[in-house]
Amino acid sequence: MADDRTAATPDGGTEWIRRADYQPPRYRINRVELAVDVDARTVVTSRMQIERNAGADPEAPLWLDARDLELLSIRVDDAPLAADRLVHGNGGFWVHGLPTQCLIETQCAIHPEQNTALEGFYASGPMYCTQCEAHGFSRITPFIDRPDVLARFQVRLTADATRFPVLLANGDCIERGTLDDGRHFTVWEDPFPKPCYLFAMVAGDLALVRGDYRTSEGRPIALEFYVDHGSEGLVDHAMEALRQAMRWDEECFGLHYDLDTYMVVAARAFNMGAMENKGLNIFNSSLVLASTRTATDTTFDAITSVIAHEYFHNYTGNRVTCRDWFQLSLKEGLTVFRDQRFSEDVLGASVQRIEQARALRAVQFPEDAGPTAHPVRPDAYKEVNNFYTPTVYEKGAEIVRMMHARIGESAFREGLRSYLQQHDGTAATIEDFVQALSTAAGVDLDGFLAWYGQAGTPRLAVRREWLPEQGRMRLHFNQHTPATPGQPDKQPLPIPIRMQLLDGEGEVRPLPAHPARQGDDLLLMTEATLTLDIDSDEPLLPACLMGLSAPVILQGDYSTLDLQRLAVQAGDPYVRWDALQQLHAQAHRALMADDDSLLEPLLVSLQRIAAAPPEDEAFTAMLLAPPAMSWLWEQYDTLDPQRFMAAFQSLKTAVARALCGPLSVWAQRNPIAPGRAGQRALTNVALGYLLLLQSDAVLALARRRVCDDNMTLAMAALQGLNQTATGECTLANAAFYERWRDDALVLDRWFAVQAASPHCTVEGVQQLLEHPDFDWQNPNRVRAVVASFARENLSHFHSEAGYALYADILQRLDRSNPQIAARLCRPLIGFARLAEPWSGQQRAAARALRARAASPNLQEMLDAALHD
Ligand code: B3K
Ligand code: ZN
Repeated sequence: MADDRTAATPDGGTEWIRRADYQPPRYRINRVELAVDVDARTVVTSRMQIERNAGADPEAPLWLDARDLELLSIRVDDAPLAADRLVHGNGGFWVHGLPTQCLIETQCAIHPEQNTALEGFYASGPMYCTQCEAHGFSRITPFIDRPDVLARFQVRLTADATRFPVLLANGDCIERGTLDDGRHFTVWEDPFPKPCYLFAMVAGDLALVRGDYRTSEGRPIALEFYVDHGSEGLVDHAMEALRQAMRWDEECFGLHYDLDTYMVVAARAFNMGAMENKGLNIFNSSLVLASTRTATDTTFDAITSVIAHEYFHNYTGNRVTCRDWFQLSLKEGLTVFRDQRFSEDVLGASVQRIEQARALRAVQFPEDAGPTAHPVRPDAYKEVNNFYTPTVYEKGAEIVRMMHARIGESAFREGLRSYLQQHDGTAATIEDFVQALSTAAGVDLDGFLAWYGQAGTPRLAVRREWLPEQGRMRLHFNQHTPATPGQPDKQPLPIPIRMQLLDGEGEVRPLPAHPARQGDDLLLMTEATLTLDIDSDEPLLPACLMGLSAPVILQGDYSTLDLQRLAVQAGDPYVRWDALQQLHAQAHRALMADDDSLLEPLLVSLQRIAAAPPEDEAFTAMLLAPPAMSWLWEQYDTLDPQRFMAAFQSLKTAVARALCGPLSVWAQRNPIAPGRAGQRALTNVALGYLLLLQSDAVLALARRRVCDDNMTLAMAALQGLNQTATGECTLANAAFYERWRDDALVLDRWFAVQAASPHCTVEGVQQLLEHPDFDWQNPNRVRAVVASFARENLSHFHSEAGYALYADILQRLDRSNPQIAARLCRPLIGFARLAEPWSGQQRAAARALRARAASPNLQEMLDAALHD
């Protein structure tokens, strides 16, 4: 196929789009003027200044993407287009016989209220808004819907003034006025050329909360948050996070905001977290609205990080965008890295880094080990929306972090700035970015490109050899990446290993001189093996991968005693935390075989940590908290889910018993003052454990706490009670519902904790789906029930009835919102790792669903697992 669709635009998801097929666009759109008449039937008129690119075949037709549009008219240079010059194709049409430059005017009609896919222009509650990434714009008007076509946009919105008093689009508002039929209009000009995926418009009756910001250059910026009436009091935190992010980008990278106004709109119905549209971010309301009464500390931190993420995209993503969607990690991995560094700076480096590591290991490592494993820069896809994954985002961020570690802070800053300068206003590739960093640092980083191309999580084995007669210890590192679908053979990757050597007293001994050594505590492994000779009078204990210096699985030759030492003595918080995770995993593995002998070393370590006065309670809470279930799950090749859950339960109960004393003290505190998040985290971990023991006093404490005015405390109590099958739990659920039934975001959490409960049966989940407040059209509500059930309530999900219900749910979602269906599909395609009869049952459910799956999104996910 040789037209502008190649490697760039959708064709209805029936064919593979391949990175190797990329061709530059034949035509560009220099400027577009949109006139949008907003209504239940919205009419969009578009005037595009089209120009054929130099070198393109003059005979080649122009391809315009257009999906689900009612095309009313098309004119070229103000004349109707002859019928034989318009040829319809899958997902768009060709226009033949164009001069080098022309003006194309199209008019089409769309129906936002019927748009349940939430892609394009759609209704979110009473307002209308857009989501264009990746290919939503071609559901609004015909366009060259690919990220390497950048145009200047002017948008005129017209609507009923009563129903839609607020009319927003990207850029600056240059005109507004009323019309005599009760309608009004606004006109927006965005001075920056942009790809159409960054287009946004909003029409609604929204409250405006204003803030301000002054750049370090002294330029005033208006900050505008548009929210539902009644939610005006819930934006303070997001507003402050935005200011912090703006300041941080100035201080760290010298990047200043470039428009006069920064707008954020909170939408009730949104497929993901937020969207970085130029000057007009649209956010899932769950990541904007918060007060200590209604949101948990975790939500506050998530708001900080997502507000920053979308803001940082203004440079990494918007000013410099991606050449094609294969380069998605160019903007996403880099921007996640930037938001991570920001969160480390404003929220605390060690705890944030452990959080990041925990999430990577709990979500991305499983993806890399499963049927949908793919490189950070994929080679082919059918539906690009399936590639907004933890691999592209989080593993992509880890690659940037490794390059940052290799070249250091100041060269990284210089490299990023020069990348932005060189490519400003254009669409770039991952090579462009790596090249700019390499040049700035004077270091060849090309070896890291292999990380973008190779799927799977490398295993890094570390073996110690003690040679007493030579007075030396030898450390053998060996890397190996298991095969992933379509990639049987793997090559060695550059792995930065940040490490320390501990002697018997816990003192740090220096690393020996070695060509792989890059700094005091940094080695760069570039081959399959690396051997380090260390002169020493005693065997040393290596603390490896400090701060998770590479996204790999460490396979150390550690004894239980070594792990216990690392958990207490290591200077690096991540290494301490990881050692405890390993002790948990060992104990769990033994419990799976009805052996409780490995509980003791874990419990002793936890008791030592609990006995020490906590310096940083948030960190202590992390050390004591149970491991993420999905990470623990990854420790096994084949699993009996019922045994897995029983062993997990025994593990947690054993910890609760062993630490009962300090846990009781922490659980009973009431740390409500702002800024006490660390204390709340520890209090909540403690309460969670103690509730497993089900004493009357603790049940009563939790029951009272469910009504606390601090949501972090209330939610933990509710969640903990839902792990018990008690009358207190029933009462608490009822009371909580009565209190919060009118607050959609809090009610989402109410649904989620119940679906996640090990006591919520498949019928119980069914009842939640039939609850009058359940809403199939609202992604937050759907995720609350459906994702919580499959990811946390494993004993009920893993049953024939559980799989059948899940498949039915996905089928239903697939018909209305394919992106959500595909994202939720993952738990149903993990059957290769399950023991029988679960494996066969889940495979059968997935196969039956495949036969009924309507969208390419869901089909592609299922096919990845069912290919055999
Ligand atoms: N760029 C968007 C994600 C778009 C997802 C499209 N299915 C949000 C973000 O990463 O900032
Ligand atoms: Zn992003």
